[in-house]
Amino acid sequence: MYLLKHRWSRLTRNAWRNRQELIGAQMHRRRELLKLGLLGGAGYLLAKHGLSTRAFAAVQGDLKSPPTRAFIDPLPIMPIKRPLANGVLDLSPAPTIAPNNAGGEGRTRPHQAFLNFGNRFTFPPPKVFEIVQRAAAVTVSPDLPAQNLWTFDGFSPGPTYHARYGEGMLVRNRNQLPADNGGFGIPQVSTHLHNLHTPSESDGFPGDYFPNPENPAIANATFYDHHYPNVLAGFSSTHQPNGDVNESLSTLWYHDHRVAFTAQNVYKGLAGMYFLFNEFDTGDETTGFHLPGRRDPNDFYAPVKYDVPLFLSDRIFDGETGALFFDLFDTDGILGDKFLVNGVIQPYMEVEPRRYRFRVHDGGPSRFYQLFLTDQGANTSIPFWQIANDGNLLPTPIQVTSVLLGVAERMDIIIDFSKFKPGTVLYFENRINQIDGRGPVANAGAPLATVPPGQGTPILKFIVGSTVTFPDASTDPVNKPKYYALPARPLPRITRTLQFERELDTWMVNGKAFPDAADVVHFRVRKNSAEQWNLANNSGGWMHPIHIHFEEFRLINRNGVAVNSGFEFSRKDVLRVQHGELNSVFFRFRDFEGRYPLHCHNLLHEDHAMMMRWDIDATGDNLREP
Ligand SMILES: [Cu+2]
Repeated sequence: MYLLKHRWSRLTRNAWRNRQELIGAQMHRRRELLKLGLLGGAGYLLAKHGLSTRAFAAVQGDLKSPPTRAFIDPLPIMPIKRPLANGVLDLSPAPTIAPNNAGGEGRTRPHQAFLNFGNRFTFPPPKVFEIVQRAAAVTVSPDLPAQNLWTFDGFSPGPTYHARYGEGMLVRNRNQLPADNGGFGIPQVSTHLHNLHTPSESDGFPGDYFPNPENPAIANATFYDHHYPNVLAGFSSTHQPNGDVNESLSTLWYHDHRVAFTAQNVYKGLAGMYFLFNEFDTGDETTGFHLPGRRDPNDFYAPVKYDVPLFLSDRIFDGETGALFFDLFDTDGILGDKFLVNGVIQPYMEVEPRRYRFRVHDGGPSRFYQLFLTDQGANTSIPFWQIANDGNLLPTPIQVTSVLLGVAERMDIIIDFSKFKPGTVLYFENRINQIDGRGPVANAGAPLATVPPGQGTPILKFIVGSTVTFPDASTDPVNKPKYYALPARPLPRITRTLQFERELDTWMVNGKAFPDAADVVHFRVRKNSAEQWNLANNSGGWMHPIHIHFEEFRLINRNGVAVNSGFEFSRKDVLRVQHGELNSVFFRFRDFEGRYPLHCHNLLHEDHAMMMRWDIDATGDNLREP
């Protein structure tokens, strides 16, 4: 039984229906709108047929989801993806190093790892997976109808991968998405694994989608084999033969990256998580770094107890039908009024009185979070420990009272619930002050503003229990255990400047918009070299979480201030380029060659078209302002 519906005004309803008709006819791309004369020179939809962005904005107060009750559903945990029992014998057709276009594969380049490094990688890799992208009915709240989402194996977020360094994986992605998109989404996919040290042809480059009607060889492709070598950066260059352990990654995620349609496809459900383990970050608190977590000793693919993913996303639902709502004409950034954790609106979690590791992830599409742990009474900012920034463990844990995330950022934290009486109720409260897709509100003199304690949104409720199943064998972060050291920083070969800008309602980098064909190489990086990139926000009043694929960077300075301590003294793969900032980052580009993108991870900005392609090759170029 649903709660009372929210009534839309006639104006909102007409604007929405008109937009849906254009979307259904695949008429929402800029060039189609220009052709139809529906887009003005300034890039705004013209005020006719109730389509105007301004007319729509005027009634956006109407755009509210139906009411839903909070903390009714327990926090779901995504299933762990299991490898095929008989490896490649269970795959038909058998995987090949060269793309098997005749057999229906959408890949266009061979797996370079098996060709370029002698016997370093054996084909097929030791672990083989098969996953299916398809539509499925998914429940997000007892107060809303089941949603028709696009999923991996029927789940959104999709199953979590458990991977190990030194154990390569082959993942066959099958695309069984329906031609009828139900209003938004395009059934062409390129699954990006953010931010593994992955050869380009397996990275999920935005132009590598399938099927691709423009390319006869893959116009009807139904699958794509991704090779994830799970190898440390430097394995063939600076740290032969196994790479630099200080480059180890832990919490990654995967999502669709189809050029110009990433926001629609991810919003519709195509994303999940990928955890990478090694002899230090083992997933078991009795070994290695003793991070909270208990593994089933007989099953690597069972969920790890006390090591919990928190996949955050916000969505808006049609006020009348309760169906997932996506405004395709909003290129600023879409903010939902419903907050989901692991795919469910405002769930609760019963926790044992001991330490837990949480892997907090901002799954977008556009929202920033600043999360506080609070009892919403006496203690509104209870301290906890941050142990990682994006996929990278910090040199040592840092005590914090909040974590701040832009889209695609991950923050691993440790909370010790033994400090609370049984029955204590705690919340994760998002207190960042963000009222539109541009980014959080800024205070004078400070980059970000928060709302007062208790006035944010509680997105997850913890209820502390009284019994412990496994006594806590994890290391108390107060003892400041050492994780990895930060890798060396050799002199950069070149310094490049990238300006993130807004012109004519379009998002650009250095005045350039990413082409739909993804075929322009904006600059070329020399393999096994180092570079410094200066990332400037020239878009006045906007914030951009900038993501660069392939290797992590180090933030050298944020807006002129050297970064020598704190949670940003770390390796990272997403950088919040905040209001008016100029930030410098240091990179290395090792081992593999090919095409990669850099882009804003506000999914609306990357689709419209704040992205550049850079290729790694033997020589590189010297473009300082590409
Ligand atoms: Cu942006």
